[in-house]
Order: sequence, then structure tokens, then C-alpha cells
Amino acid sequence: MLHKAGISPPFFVSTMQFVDYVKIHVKAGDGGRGCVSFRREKYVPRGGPNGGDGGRGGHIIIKAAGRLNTLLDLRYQRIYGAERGHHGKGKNMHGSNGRDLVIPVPVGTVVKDADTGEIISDLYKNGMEIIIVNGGRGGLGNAHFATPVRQAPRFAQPGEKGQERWLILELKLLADVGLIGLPNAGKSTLLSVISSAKPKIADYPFTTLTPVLGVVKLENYKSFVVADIPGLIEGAHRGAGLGFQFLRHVERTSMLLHLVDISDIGAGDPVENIEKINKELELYSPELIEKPQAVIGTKLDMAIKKDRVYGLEKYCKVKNLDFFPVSAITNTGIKQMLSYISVTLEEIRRR
Ligand SMILES: Nc1nc2c(ncn2[C@@H]2O[C@H](COP(=O)(O)OP(=O)(O)OP(=O)(O)O)[C@@H](O)[C@H]2O)c(=O)[nH]1
Ligand SMILES: [Mg+2]
Repeated sequence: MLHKAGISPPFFVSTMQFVDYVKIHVKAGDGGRGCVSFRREKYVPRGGPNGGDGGRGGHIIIKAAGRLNTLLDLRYQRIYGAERGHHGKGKNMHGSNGRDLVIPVPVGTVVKDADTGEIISDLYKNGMEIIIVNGGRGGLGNAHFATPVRQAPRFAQPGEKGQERWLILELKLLADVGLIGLPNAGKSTLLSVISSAKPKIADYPFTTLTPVLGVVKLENYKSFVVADIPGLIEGAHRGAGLGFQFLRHVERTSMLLHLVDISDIGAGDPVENIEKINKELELYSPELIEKPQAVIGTKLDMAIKKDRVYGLEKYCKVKNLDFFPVSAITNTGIKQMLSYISVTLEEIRRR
């Protein structure tokens, strides 16, 4: 799942407006100073050195937190500093470490070095974390420096400086819903009527070459993100067609809409078409096939005979799949489909 440094997936190239971006400065805590001190006890002249070590400075940690959706919070605070380590004390007492500072970011945030552009980390899973700058080590107290010939060292180490750097955080917007289906099923057309995205639409297969994201806004001010991905074909899990390289983006979605042409002139049997694609998903990743999936019969306006609709309807019932026949041209069924998606997404988020 991890992106290799420097390779940005085509998924996001055409959707730059969806990238959330922020530049921040992080500085880990400096280490505490080592202490210079000597034992002083009654009746013990010339006690040895007993200066304790300084504590380590606090690290700064960036952590993926599922509850966040954007990098907005980081826009308001751009400079981060972790606590310094405490200084060592006499009687061999260590200074305590500085507290680590955790910066929560949304899942899917990519952390880059602002100076080199190098990808440091891709926090693609909830709970993933990385120490982005290390706190400075505490200095050694003078107790460490006693030798037979230098029994009273009057010096100790200073603490190390904490690391600091400028970072760029980038969040590629994750789609909530993935549109899958054979080429020409009507995926891009559907996206164009439910969102303001303007994907290319044509009556030949493989019109869509890279995924396109669209934000669907509902009347109740809710919204979700839909990804239209290139058509899948048999052998996709082995790399046939275009869809394969995008399957891993489908992996990040919460649910799938499986589009199948139910018009009288649609190619192939709808049930066979559905099973073909699901077989590919399963071969690609068993997790993918476990994702909530609904079947969307497309081009209902051209389904006059309905024979291809009934068979599919029956199949969905048996398989316990939710089924919505729709037309993107006449808008039939679109509203019901959208409220179904909205409710389902909320259920999934609550889980
Ligand atoms: N009559 C009718 N035609 C539709 C409908 N939806 C899509 N079409 C047509 O079906 C053809 C294919 O539509 P696309 O949206 O490009 O299909 P796609 O699934 O994105 O195809 P690929 O990108 O090639 O995988 C186009 O000619 C559309 O006009 C519909 O609801 N009714
Ligand atoms: Mg398309």
C-alpha cells in the first residue's frame, strides 16, 4: 500500500483540486544539561562526583487519526515545538524526559520534507505514527567523567539540540464510494449527474483512463466523495485493461456501487457481467469483495423489454445485494440511490 517516494499515482494527477496541503515547522525538544555536582556528606571529605544526566527532549510524532477529515486544524497552527528535557541534578538524579508532542492528521496524509520534497511517510492506516523529529539526547552528568587520575571532574555535557525541519503535509482526498463495472456501463455518466465533476463520456469502452473524483452534495448539507474508475475487464487482477492499477484506490473506499447496463441493447447478460467483475475483485483482494456493495442497473430509460432487469433483480435478492435501477438521462431512481448511499455510509462510519 505504501507509495514509493517520488511516484505519485495517476489517480490524483487529474484531481489536484482535491489535495489538501499545509506546510509546518517542527522542532523537537533539546536535551537537558548534565549536572556538575559532588557528594557532600558529614565525615566524608572529598566525596566523588554525582551529577546526574539530563533528560531527553520530547520527540514530535505525527499520527493518523480516523476522526479527522482535513488538514484544516494545521492551517491555524504551523509551528510546533516539543518540551525540552529537564536538566540533571545532584545525587545522581536524572532529569526527566521532555514530553513528546503528538500531531494528529487525517488518515491518508503524506508527509514530505519541505526542502527536498522527499516522501518521509504515508500514513494510510488509522493509528499509524512516525517520529518525525527526534528529541535531543540529555547531556551526561559529571559522574560519568571520573577517572582514577581525574577524580573531581568539574564539567558535564550539554544536552543535544532537538532536530528541526520544515514539513509539507498532503492529504489526498479519499473517496467514500467507488464506481465499478465493465467499460461502457455508464459510470462516468452517473458521476456527471450526481456531482459537478465533468468526466469524459463516450459510447466506446475505456473512455475513462484515470479515476475522477466528484463530491456529491445532498440537500441535508451532507456530502460524500465518489470515485469513477476506469472500466474493469476479465483478467483485471492480472493487469489486463486499465482498471487494475486503480484497484488499490478502490481498496480505500467505504463502499462500492457496481454498475451494470440493463438496457435492451446492453452487451452480455447482466448477472454474468456482475459475477465476472466480482471474480476479478476477489482474485485481486479478498478484502475488496467483502466491502459493502450495491448493484446499480444503468440506462433504465432504454430498458423497455425489462427481461434483462428481472433476471438481475432476482439474482440480487438471492445474493442479498441492494439493487437500484436508474437512468442518468431521465434521472429515474437517482434520488433514492443517493439517500441509500448516504444512509449506508453513515452506518459504515458508525461501525
Ligand atoms: N440511454 C442512456 N445512455 C446512457 C446512460 N448512462 C450512460 N449512457 C451512455 O452509455 C455510454 C457509456 O457511458 P460512460 O459513462 O462513458 O461509461 P463508462 O462506464 O464510464 O465507460 P468507461 O469509462 O469506458 O469504462 C455513453 O454513450 C453514455 O451516453 C443512461 O442512463 N441512459
Ligand atoms: Mg468512464
